[in-house]
Amino acid sequence: MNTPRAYQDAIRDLEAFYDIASEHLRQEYAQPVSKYREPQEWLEGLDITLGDHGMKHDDMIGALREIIAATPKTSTTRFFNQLFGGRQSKAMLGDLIAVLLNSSMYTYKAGGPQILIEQEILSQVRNLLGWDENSSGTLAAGGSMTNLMGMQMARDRAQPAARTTGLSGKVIAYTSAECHYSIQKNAAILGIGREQVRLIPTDQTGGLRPDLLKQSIERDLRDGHRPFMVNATAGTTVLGAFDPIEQIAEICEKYDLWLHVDGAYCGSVIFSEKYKHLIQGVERADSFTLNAHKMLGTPLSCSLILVQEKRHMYHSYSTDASYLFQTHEDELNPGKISLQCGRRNDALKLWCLWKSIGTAGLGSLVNHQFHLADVAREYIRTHEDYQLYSHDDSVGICFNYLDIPAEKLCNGLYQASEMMVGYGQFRDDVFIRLVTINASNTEEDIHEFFRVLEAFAQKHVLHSAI
Ligand code: ABU
Repeated sequence: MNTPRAYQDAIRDLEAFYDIASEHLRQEYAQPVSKYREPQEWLEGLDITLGDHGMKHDDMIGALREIIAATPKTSTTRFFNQLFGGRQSKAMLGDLIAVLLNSSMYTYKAGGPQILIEQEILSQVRNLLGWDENSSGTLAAGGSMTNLMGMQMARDRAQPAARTTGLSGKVIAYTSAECHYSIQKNAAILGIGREQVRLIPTDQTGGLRPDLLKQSIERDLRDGHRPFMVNATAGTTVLGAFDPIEQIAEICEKYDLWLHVDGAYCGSVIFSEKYKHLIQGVERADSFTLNAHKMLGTPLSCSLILVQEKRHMYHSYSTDASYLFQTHEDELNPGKISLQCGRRNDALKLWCLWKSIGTAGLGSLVNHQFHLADVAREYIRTHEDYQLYSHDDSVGICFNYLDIPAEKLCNGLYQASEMMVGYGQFRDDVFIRLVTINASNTEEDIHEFFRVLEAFAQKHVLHSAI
């Protein structure tokens, strides 16, 4: 039987994928950091330019292989640069299948059981948060976007007419000075304005100070402004600090403010019996964001937003579209409560991982990251050439080595293709930020991190600087 051309092409390309993927995985072990080149060198050395005419399959695959080899490797034992890393292979499998199925998650008609999978994830997370069946949620393209949704629902609760006639007057949001930068960007997008975001100072550990939050709210009320929400961060981007949610919830209830918890980075502590106390009080929040592509190690991106009362999602997002919503009730058509129209299936990768290792397995991933952080902190504390800036219960280990400027060491390691690690700042201190979020790493990988860093510093920085 002659099979259609599209089928033959798909099989040939999937076979190429398997070859490319196998080679890539081998390369991750052989050379865990890709060669650093300036952009111009890659533009000249790789076949990136698009033209009028196509390429033969083998030539095209050859060009692709070279580009893949040149791309930074984010899943290896030498990548500590951002708030993700490693590879959970069952989650990868789920994401590859999501690409194969190419569902769009707006209707049951287009997504079928994939919609039920997404709902199962959301209802399990809801249970972990201690919320009831009145809650709802969805997935969106990343933490900035799910934070945006939390902020929009907060705005629309404070000003229900914002949805129809637009925002009237100024409304004020509160967050810590260490919050994710999406909070200010979102305030601009939502017409609230960046100047209406109050950045509340933190304590020494990087957590928001509730006493100063209260003072700021009262000052705004005295000045005739309208406070509407507080964002509490569960895992600040630099120090990995947790805001005191219980105390912030108290204040939100007193002043009738929406409480959004940005757990994009470390909200996954809800899966850990040992660490869930770090977000104690989350059951009192109005909305909650969690990125499974961070602590749970799914491929990018897998960002959840949950809201305690589903009516807020419908109020902010529900819009009729007779060309789209043609079968089933609203609950089965998540496009009704989404910021997006077409939406990729980010649920399947998390479902595959969760199904394969269970809730206890997700908790173990989280626990292991904190364990690796303890190993790193212990190393720093017991080696006098280091200065530690971060505190316990954080997977962001901030430190300096021998007074070498963090930027110099991090950029040097990157340009020498030795290791990927970044730097951050808290108040006046600038330091290296080692993120122990790759749950595939071992204690030995963390010790190797310090060995690589010290050897590089001794060879390339100290001797050239002296
Ligand atoms: N939300 C991503 C933050 C990026 C970083 O600090 O590495």
